Amino acid sequence: MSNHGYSPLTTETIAERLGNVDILQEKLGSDGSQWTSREVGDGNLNLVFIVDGPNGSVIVKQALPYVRLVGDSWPLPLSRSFFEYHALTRQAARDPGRVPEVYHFDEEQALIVMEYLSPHIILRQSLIEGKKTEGLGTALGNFCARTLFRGSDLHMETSRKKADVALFADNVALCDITENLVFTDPYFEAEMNRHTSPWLDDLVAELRADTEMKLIVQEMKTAFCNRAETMLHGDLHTGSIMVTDSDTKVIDPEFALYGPMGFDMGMLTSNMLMAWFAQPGHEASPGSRTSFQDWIANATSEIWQVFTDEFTRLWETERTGILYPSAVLEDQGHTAASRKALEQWLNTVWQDSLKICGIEIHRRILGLAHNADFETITDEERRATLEAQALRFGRELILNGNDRCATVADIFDVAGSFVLEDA
Ligand code: SR1
Ligand code: MG
Repeated sequence: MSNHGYSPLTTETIAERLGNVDILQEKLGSDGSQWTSREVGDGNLNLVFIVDGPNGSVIVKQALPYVRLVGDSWPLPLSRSFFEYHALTRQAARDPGRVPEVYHFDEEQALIVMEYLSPHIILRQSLIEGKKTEGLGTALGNFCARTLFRGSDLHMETSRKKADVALFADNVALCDITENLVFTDPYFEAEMNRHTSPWLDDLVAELRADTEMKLIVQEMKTAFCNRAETMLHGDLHTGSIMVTDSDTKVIDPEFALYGPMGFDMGMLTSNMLMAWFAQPGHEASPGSRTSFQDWIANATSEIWQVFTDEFTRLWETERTGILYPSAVLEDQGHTAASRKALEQWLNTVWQDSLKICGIEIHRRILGLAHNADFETITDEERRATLEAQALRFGRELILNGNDRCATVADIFDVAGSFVLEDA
């Protein structure tokens, strides 16, 4: 699609340009001159405005024709807004209430008007501040199980699933970002890479020379590109989740694609682990974040427990797609075989996730897009020490996670061993 007719919004033009949209008049008040707006986008790609009016507030998210983080030297199609809109509507149907409500979508202007989440803040920020969210694990475990199961051939009617595979296959530019920034660039001296300290140079060189590890990373990239298992969120890190002390919402699915379930689960797990590794960099006094680290570990365990339980429930009650039909299993009394198939399926998700988890850690420390968890630690030596622990742990997960980690508790035990090594 050409960008003809597209024009980026500004705080000055929002009321004039959106003032006649019925749903906005309803949400904000009919007199656009009473609306005020501020641009709050702190992500890597888009404009995000909060628009306030006498009746309430909304979010207006508009794609820019380039990568905001880098500038107009890196063009990026506006169509990501189309994919985000279609992903949001599917996620809302598959796990009602967990994503912001969409009020209006304008494809030409690449903008989505949606529910303003308040007083929510980004989960990554909340974890940096040491704040807990009640029900985080339950919400995210259910979200992942429901969206991943209900978007797959385990559940969907085959023509609808194939149509969706075709629809999201066009999200080429954002897949390309992941293929390069996650699976490739961190493992060689790519132009856009950076790491935050020369203290890491030797370790970075060691990782880039580890061919055994790099081949496993490429196996996972192959899975990402070729295994169109389900509609993934595609960018499920702690910056794509908003929380209060008791509510959790998932935002920003513009990277949505059909891919392997372990990609979303691995990215989510990885970002919880990075929050865990970074905690000592945010503590007010030595050890003051230890109990919060335990909370992060428990919340991560809960994500997986709830994911497994809900996925199992859906396997037993909503397996209406073309895969593992009950006609060849339960209907013939083969309940144990069906159970075995479920266990094998979940085991594949787990094993993929462990490797994706390590890969995501590497790209957040070695690649273009870093995480505030580490970036906000101002003491360079402290930050580099914590990043090095996470990098080594990431390699261990990629190489040996499948042998060493049967549970989330095992993952955090292995993580702890890399901290102890430094003590
Ligand atoms: C150029 S975009 C960099 C990163 O930001 C997004 O949130 C994705 O994680 C992407 O890899
Ligand atoms: Mg995003």
